[in-house]
Amino acid sequence: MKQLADIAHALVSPGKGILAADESSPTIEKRFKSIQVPSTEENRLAYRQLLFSAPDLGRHISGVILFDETLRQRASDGMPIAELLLRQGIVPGIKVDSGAKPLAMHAGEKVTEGLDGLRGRLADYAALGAQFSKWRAVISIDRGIPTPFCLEANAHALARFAALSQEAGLVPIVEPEVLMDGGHTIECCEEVTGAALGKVFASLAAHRVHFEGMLLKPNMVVSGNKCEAQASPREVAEVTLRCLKRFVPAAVPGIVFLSGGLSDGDATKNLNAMNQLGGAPWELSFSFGRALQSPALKAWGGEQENGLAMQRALLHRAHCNHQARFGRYRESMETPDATP
Ligand code: 5MM
Repeated sequence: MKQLADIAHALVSPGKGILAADESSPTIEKRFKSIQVPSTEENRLAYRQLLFSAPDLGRHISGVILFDETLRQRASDGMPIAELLLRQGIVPGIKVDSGAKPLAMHAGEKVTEGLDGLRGRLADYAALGAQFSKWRAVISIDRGIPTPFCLEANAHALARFAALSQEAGLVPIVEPEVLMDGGHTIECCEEVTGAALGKVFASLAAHRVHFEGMLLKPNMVVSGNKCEAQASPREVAEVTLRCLKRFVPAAVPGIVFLSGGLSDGDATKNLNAMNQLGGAPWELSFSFGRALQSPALKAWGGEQENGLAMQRALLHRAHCNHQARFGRYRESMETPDATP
C-alpha cells in the first residue's frame, strides 16, 4: 500500500498535474474532425508522440493518462510510449473503462461498463508499464435525473474498479463527472455533485479501497452551460471546496479536476481561485484533457511541420496551470511569450 501512496503523491506533487490524453476512438475522431484531420492510427500516434515529447514536459506534468492503443504503441525511434514518458519524468497511466452506456430502464442516464475481465487487463497494463488507472462515470442533470439508482450503480462500478486497481498495484483515479450540459444553477450542480460523491465514498469504503492510495477526479461545481447566471471563479472555488469538504475524506492525497468543456482559460482561473482560497486538506490539481490540449490541437492542424508551435501551445497551458496550482496565475500570463 505504501507504493500506491507514493505514486499518488508523486502525481499531485506541488506545481504539477496530469495530462488526460485517453480519448477513446470515437472521441479522438471528433477532436480530429474539428481540425479536418482523419483519425488514422498513424495520425493519432504522430499527434500524441508530439505532445509527449514536448521539451521538459515533465516540469509541470506529473502523469499522462493513455488509451489502450497508445500504451501499446512505439514512438518513431522504436521506443515504447510508456518509456518515452518515463524519460520525461512522467508517470504513465491508462484509462480502463469501456465507456458510458445507456442504463437500462432509466431514460437519459448512463452507467460505465468495463468490469468484465478487468483483473486480467489490469495485470497486462501493469506489465506494459502503467502505474495508475482511470475510470469515468458520467452523470447528467435534467428533469428528474440523476436518479439515486443511477448514482448508486455508477458508485458501485467505480468502487469495484478502484479495489481491483489497487489489488493490481495501480493507483485508481476515480472520476465521477457531473456534466455541465444544461440550464441548471450552480446550487443544483452542488447538490448533485455532493450526492454523487457521498455514494462514491460510501461504496469505496465498503469495497475496502485504501484512500491514501487513490486520487479523485471530479468536476468543478459550476453553473450549467445554458444557465443565465454564470458563477465567477471565486464563487466556483468557494462552492466546489464547500462541497468537496463535506464528502471527500482528508486521507485522499489529491483532487485532480477535469475540465469538462470549460474553456482552457476558465478551467485555469477556477483552479487558481481554489488554490488562492487555501485551507483544503488535499492537493488541488488538474487532470485536464481539452483544457490542456485544445490550443495544441489547433496549432498542430495535422502537419508535422507545426510540431514546435503545437508543443509550445501545450507547454504554455501546462505553465498556466502550474501557476494556478500555487494560486499565482494572472491573465497577463495568457500571452504565449509569458512561458519561460
Ligand atoms: C480525454 O478524454 C477522456 C476520455 O473520454 P472518452 O472516454 O469519452 O473518450 C476523459 O475521460 C477525460 O479524461 C476527462 O473527461 C477529462 O477531460 P476534460 O476534457 O473533461 O478535461
